Amino acid sequence: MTDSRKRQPPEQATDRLFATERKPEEFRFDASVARVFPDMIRRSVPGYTTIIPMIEVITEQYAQPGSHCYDLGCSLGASTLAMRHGIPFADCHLFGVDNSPAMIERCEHYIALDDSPVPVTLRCEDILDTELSNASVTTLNFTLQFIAPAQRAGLLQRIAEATRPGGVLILSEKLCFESEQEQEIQTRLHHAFKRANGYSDLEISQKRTALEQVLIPETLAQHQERLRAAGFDQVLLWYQCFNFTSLLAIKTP
Ligand code: GEK
Repeated sequence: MTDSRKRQPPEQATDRLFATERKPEEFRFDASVARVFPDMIRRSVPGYTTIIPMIEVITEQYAQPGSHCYDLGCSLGASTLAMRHGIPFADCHLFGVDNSPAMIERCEHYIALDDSPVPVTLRCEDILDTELSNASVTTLNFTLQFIAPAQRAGLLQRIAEATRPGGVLILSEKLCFESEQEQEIQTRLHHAFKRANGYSDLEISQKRTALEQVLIPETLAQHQERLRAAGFDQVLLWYQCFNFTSLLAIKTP
C-alpha cells in the first residue's frame, strides 16, 4: 500500500448544477456532471471520503495473485485508484467499467497520471453486460442503486459466480428504512450534512427530484439477503453514516 496523501486529485470544479431553478429532468451522468463529480460526491455522500481509502485497505487484504479486480461504475476512478494502490500483486489486472462516456474519458486521464504498476483497463460498457471472470475483489461503490431493482439479483449472482473462493464484493449504497420514523431522521441528517457542505435548500430539493426515478435505495436487510442468495457466504456491515452504508460480502475459501 502506498501513501494515499500523495494522490490528492487536482483542484476540482464546484458543483452548482442545481443552484438555480431548472425544469425537472432525470439526473444523467453526462459531461456537466462528470466535470464537477469529485466535488458533488464528496459534498453529497456522507462517509465517501472515508470509504475510498478503506477500499484500498480492504483490497490489500483480499486481492489474490493472478486474479482480476473490478470496479463497476467507476466514474472518474476514485475507487479504481484506491483498488489499484491496494493490490499487492503486479500480476493482477484491474478493470474499471462505466457506461458514461464523459466519465470514462476523464477517468482515463486520472489513471494515466497515476504511477502504480498494476495494469488497468477501462471499459465504457454497461455493468449488466460486462464480462466478469477470475475475480478476487469487486467494488460496487454507490452503483447498484442506479440499476433497475429487477436486474440487481442477476448482476450480483454473476459477480458471485465470477468470484474465486476467498474473494469479496465491496458494496456501498444509499439505504432506505422500514421504519418511517427512522427514514425521516436519517433523511433529515443527510440533508443537514449537505447544508453543512454549502448546498442550499433549493439545490437539495431539485437534486432530490432529479434522482427520484433514477436512484432507488433499498433496506439493509434487502441487500444482506440478496447478497447471501447470490452466493456470498458472509455479509458484514463495515461502515454506515446516516443513510449510507458499505458492506463486505465474502465467498468463503
Ligand atoms: C466512486 N464508484 O467514485 N453500467 C455502467 N455504469 C453505470 C451503470 C450501468 N448500468 N449505471 C450507472 N453507472 C464511484 C462512484 S457513481 C455514484 C459511482 C453516484 C455509473 C454512472 O455512470 C456513474 O458514473 C456511477 O455508475 C455511479 O467511488 O454518483 O452517487
